[in-house]
Amino acid sequence: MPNTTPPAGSGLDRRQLVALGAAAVAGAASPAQAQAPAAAPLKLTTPCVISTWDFGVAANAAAWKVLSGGGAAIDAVEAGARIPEADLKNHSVGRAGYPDRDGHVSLDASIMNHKGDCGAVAGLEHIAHPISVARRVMERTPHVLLVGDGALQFALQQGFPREELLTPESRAAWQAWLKEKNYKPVANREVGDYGRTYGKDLGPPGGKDNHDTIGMLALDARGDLSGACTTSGMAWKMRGRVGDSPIIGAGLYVDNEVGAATSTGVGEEVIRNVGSFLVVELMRQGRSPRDACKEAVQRILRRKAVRDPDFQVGFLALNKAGEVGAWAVQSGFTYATCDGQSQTRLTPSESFS
Ligand code: SD4
Repeated sequence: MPNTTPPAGSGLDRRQLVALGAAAVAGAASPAQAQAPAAAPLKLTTPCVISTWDFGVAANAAAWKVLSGGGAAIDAVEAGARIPEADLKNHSVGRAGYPDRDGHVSLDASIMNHKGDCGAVAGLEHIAHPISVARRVMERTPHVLLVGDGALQFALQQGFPREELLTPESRAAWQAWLKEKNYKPVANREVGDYGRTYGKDLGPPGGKDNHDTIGMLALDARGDLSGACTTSGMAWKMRGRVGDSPIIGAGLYVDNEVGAATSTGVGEEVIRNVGSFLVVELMRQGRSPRDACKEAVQRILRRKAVRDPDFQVGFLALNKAGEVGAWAVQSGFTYATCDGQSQTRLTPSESFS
């Protein structure tokens, strides 16, 4: 049975939501509905690195230091992902991430290399760099995914410092949220576009109403691919909730024969559709990164006839030839690309609305 309960705070009744969902699915089925014009495919030179959202520019710069020196893609994506994890202005990744509804900052991350090795942590608390713990899971355990207290225990054993990740600013935002306790994951949109659309300035990415995750994909000088994804998940989530980011095949997937993909947005929908794996498999069948991402978004929309108008999912993909593509449910998703030609390019993703 599809869930036809209007999301709390959406301000829409069930009939309005059904109509919205039906319209969007119709739109999804018709490529002519896509708002953004079909962009010329972006092809990067090797080595290169790409990542989700505007703050991907700074993350790419750290990854580029590794790649431009001849370093490995796996080292590049770890170095890159650590930048937003440490950024106190970013409230959706790492330190200063917004907490769950009970006030706990719990982090999800995954990493995957060109050999298909992977590691992940979910619901990890008190450790500022979950991406590095995920890498240790990959390299130093027989497992792929460690969660909660076990992940914390492993991280501490590995020498990661225990920290308080809830900053006074994040605590204040949580306390403000507690007044209404309205859980409504908002669309991920970058500042300019969302500000223009809704007539308000939402502040920097990761600001109060703008929740972002970093997914990063790199191709190194040897032609090897790796990827990383790290997040504090949805702000005010239920305690114990895990999103797509630490689920291999959902938030991240790398196949060194074909390409790599990552996602951002409402993780539940990405998990249901094994989104990043789907994007890579579509590329294997000959689709461009752009078309593969578009089909993966369509797959989600076809299954989800009823949804909040703010619902967002975006995919980003890179193939072995250095071609980049992205697609999102709605406008506002941007991605940052970096290669020998340009280290700071930001591109708005195409979308269905
Ligand atoms: C999650 N996909 O935990 C993440 C959230 C996200 O931009 O991407 N925000 O569901």
